[in-house]
Amino acid sequence: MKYQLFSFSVLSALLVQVFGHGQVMQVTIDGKDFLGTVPGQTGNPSIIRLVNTGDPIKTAHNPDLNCGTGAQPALDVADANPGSVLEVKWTDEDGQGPWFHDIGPMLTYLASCGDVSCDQFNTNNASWFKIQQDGKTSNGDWVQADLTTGKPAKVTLPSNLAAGSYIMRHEIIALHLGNTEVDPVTLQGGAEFYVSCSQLKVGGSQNGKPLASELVKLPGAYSDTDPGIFDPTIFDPGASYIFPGPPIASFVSGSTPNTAPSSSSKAPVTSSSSKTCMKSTSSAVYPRRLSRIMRALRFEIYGRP
Ligand SMILES: *[C@@H]1O[C@H](CO)[C@@H](O)[C@H](O)[C@H]1NC(C)=O
Ligand SMILES: [Cu+2]
Repeated sequence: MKYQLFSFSVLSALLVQVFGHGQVMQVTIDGKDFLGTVPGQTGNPSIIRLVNTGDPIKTAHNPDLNCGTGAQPALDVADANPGSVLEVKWTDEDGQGPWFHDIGPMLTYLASCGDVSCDQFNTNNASWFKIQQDGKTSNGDWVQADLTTGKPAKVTLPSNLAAGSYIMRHEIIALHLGNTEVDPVTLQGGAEFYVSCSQLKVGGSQNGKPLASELVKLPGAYSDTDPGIFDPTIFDPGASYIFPGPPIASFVSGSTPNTAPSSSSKAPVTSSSSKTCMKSTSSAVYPRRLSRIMRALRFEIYGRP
């Protein structure tokens, strides 16, 4: 028994290395690539604000919800235009493999940097407005699941977005434990937030702006009990999903309400078959996960397939 406990804790220590979570390693704007940096490494010139870990942000009031954990201003600002297509490439924590999670929404916010260039802008008290949110596709799959095949998330800037300097805040809310509420003390369970901010300068001569009532603070706009954050029906593919936060700003054409019905006819997914974050203590590593653990260990020993 002692040996078993010991081996579980060793396994879980290794798992922290094997199953990281991740961050944004590249933003492509109308076909032009801008690279990011792996957490903990020295930041290269980039438009992507460097975070210091790819671990999830827990609780809706965590200050790191602002721009990602320990995010630092980046040195560069990228030119973009109203209607620009941005591809946001999330990877695993080492920056090599694809994103790991596949349940939950992706949301995109902008904040004006005002009169300063966004490399000089402190986002802590920024006023954010929502421009996009992606839930499930018409066949019931989460759009987020596309990222696990190596695809980037796709964001389109509003075609009438006013010229100016903006931080783009791209957010994944991983809900593979979203049928539980986060424990405020142990931080076990509940939604996992992943946030990345990129610095933009939008040209053109449009004048689309959010209403004052559509601006929110982050953290501030979410609570741990919002229906889209603590969602007991998360594994029911027929259930609709209610996005957290404000509605998409009304100037954004084609803006949709926060409830995205799902017309899926798929069999329900169960929490045990969903991908589970392995950032866990030994007590949370269950024997039935051992086969996956052993596979993971082989990756660790022999490298990725
Ligand atoms: C934060 O922003 C709000 C407006 O969005 C402003 O009223 C408030 O004074 C700001 N707080 C700080 C500390 O700058
Ligand atoms: Cu994770």
